[in-house]
Amino acid sequence: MKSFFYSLLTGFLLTITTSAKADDGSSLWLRYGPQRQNEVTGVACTAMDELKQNWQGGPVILKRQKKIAKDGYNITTKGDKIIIEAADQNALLYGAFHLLRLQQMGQDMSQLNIQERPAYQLRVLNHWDNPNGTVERGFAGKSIFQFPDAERMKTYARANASIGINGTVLNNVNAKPEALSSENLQKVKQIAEWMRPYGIKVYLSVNFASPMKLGGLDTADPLNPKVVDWWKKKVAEIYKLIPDFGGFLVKANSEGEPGPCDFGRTHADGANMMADALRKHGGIVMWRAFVYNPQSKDRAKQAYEEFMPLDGQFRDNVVLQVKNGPVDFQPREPYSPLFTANMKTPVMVEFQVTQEYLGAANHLVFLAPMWQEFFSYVKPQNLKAVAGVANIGTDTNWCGHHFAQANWYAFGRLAWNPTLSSETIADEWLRQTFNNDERIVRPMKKVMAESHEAAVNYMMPLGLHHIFAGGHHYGPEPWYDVPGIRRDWTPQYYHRADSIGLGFDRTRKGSKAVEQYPDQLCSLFDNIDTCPEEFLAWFHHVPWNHKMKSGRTFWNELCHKYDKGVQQTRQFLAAWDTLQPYVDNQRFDEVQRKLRIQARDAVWWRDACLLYFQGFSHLPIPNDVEHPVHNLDEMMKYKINITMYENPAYGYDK
Ligand code: GCW
Repeated sequence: MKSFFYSLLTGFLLTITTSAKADDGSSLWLRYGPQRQNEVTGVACTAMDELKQNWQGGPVILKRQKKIAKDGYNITTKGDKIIIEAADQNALLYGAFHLLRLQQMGQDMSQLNIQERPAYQLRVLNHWDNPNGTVERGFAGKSIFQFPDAERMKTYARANASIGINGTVLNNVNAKPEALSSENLQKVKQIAEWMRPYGIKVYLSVNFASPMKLGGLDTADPLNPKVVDWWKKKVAEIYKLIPDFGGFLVKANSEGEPGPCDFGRTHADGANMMADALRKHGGIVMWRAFVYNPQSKDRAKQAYEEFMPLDGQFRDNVVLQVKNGPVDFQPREPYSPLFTANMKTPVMVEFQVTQEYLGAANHLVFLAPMWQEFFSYVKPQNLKAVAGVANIGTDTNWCGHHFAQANWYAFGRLAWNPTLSSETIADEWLRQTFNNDERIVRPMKKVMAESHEAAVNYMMPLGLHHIFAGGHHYGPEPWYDVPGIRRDWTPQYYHRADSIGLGFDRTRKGSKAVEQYPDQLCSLFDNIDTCPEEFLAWFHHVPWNHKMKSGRTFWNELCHKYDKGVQQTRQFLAAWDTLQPYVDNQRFDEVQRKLRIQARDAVWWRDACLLYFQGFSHLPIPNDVEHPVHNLDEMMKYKINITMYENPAYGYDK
């Protein structure tokens, strides 16, 4: 009887404590203990409101200091006071959020002497949101901008400001002409008003053919005076509503989108026409370099080939927006050679925060290490700005996977300071999003640190790329083909598996893509013996029996990498499983469910790729790796029936 009551009691207590701790993740990393009125004096602005609400410590003084560079701030402890100084209100807000971050991380603030200056003046999110509310490659529900409400917009703006993001492009680069309709501009005006107190400017993606489709003109030729006039008037209409509007993002002559080349003009003609219309209002054009045509022998060379000859021809308020790699946001790519081409035209990098090719909102993949790798090749000072394709939607937890919030966070932190280590970022995010308990922070920091390499291992190791399923891009399909499809949309175009080996020969003897890199790197990549192994099948058609540094053959190494990825995902799940006592039950269950999907998907990837490639190598899978458990024929028949606007509910196995 006693033990019955005892278990009833403990059961009851457990329910109270765990349900009290249930947490849906909607507050992101902005979790500030009990509110109380604090002494905050000085410049009245959003920073003051934020501190008054959330700061728990001693007096803070907000001071204007004209000499500090734009967006930079100093934080200093003077006796029992903390002083935040900056040139303007936005920068004071960045300082305030910095202080709140230190508070959340439980840091000693008795001797602060911080000077922060951002590496870039433009730190912008790109939303691929459509007017009908879908989000292209969006895995976290619908568009937050379709039916925006003030409260959620405020959280969005605060979260961005807390990590220094100061721009947001509200709609998909595959832009509908209606983006510029007077009706939509009213909505943009409202969103701009919500963003303004947090220092965030709004931008729009525009459809190059808008003068025809929206304006009824018979051409969109950028050199036609009627077209020029249409854009000028449209831009004036926008600035009348939104005086601090940021400018346009343009995807032109790419994947079926209209552009200046349709009228016999160049990308520079198109970009300059828009830049001229925006100039007097202080707006900019972010012109994307993501172009490739189906006839090309090597898609990886195209952006460089198309944009290098135009260098020097762009207006100074045009920035070329280049994806980090030369193909398309693959789990691992070498950097795009446009970044070291010494162009006169300013370039900005486009990272993909949403995990189009990295397990959508099902896999825990912390992206900071991947972006850090980019910065290990490309000097931050060679860039003008940083953009990230957002992973944000209407899901309660914003990003679909609780740990995907860390990628939004990391993007902002790196856009502010690209030299931050991914470990520091993970540490900050974990402490703010969960708590300062080392029993959570330590193991999950390790998981986050390894997670990108693990995903590369179980998806596309050793330089493999573009071997995912068609359409929704989730899961392995190295065999994917459809009669009549563009060859550069099929995996075979990239992996080139045959009886000799695997990989795309981009050497001087092959497609010569290596020649787009600076001499030293070109020679390094060109030689199969010096090429970093993580890029081997990117630059070489690697013979199955090629000797790797480990002493294994390339085939055996491939088997090892795939299997290692599988083992890593199991370790991630095991690490999380032990955290149940320290994490609220809702987030614990939701993350656990996702980690299980990831562990199963890793097996699916390994089995599908190894069994498929084995059909070319005709070599046995070595005995020191776990052998496939799935059947290739069945995997080849398996289709996930979803669009490119949603997250798959499961992977291969329910
Ligand atoms: O990564 C590919 C995506 C498309 C996307 C395109 C782009 C917005 O599969 O969905 O379109 O790149 O970046 O323009």
